[in-house]
Amino acid sequence: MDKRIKLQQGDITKLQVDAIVNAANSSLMGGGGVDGAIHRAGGKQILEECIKIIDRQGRCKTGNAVITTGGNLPAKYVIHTVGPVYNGGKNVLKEEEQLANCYSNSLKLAMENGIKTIAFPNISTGVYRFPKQRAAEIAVATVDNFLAENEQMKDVIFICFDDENFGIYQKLGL
Ligand code: AR6
Repeated sequence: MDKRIKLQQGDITKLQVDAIVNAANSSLMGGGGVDGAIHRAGGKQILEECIKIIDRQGRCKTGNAVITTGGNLPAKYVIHTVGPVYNGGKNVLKEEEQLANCYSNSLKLAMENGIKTIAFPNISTGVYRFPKQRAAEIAVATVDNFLAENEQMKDVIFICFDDENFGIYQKLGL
């Protein structure tokens, strides 16, 4: 496991990092969970930039990522990514790939913007119902693979809000 990967428990809106990642939906207009918390703490500048992005490029597809200011947050930027809604069954491989894309596309966008420290929430494991164990395995493997090829990134933090996710990440060796 890459030593630049760190684990924390708590509220992502409090973190002083270059960028925090938001588990958004394709409208980018905010919502509940971590999305609601980020927009509440970051203020209206974030939503204003999201509206401009939607006007320019349309809805954000599942697995893709876009970047805005961090507004009033301690983080300089917010990277908004859209996780898959988990249905399992015959779609499961596609959903797993889309979840991996959330992490890799967020990291690519971070690199393009000179971001060196970034924090991820547990994308799709709330309202979108992705099984937490599998989601954690995908998240850690995707970030670890990315870091192996990218020396510029300094720290990637997984910040778990709930005890169950925190325990799962600890068991994965973080
Ligand atoms: N800091 C860090 N993690 C948090 C926080 C926080 N302040 N609050 C919740 N979490 P969810 P999803 C964790 O439902 O499943 C929204 O309405 C939470 O414990 O926020 O990707 C969007 O607008 C969970 O592990 O996101 C979309 O419509 C994780 O964040 C939809 O929900 C993700 O839970 C996206 O669903």
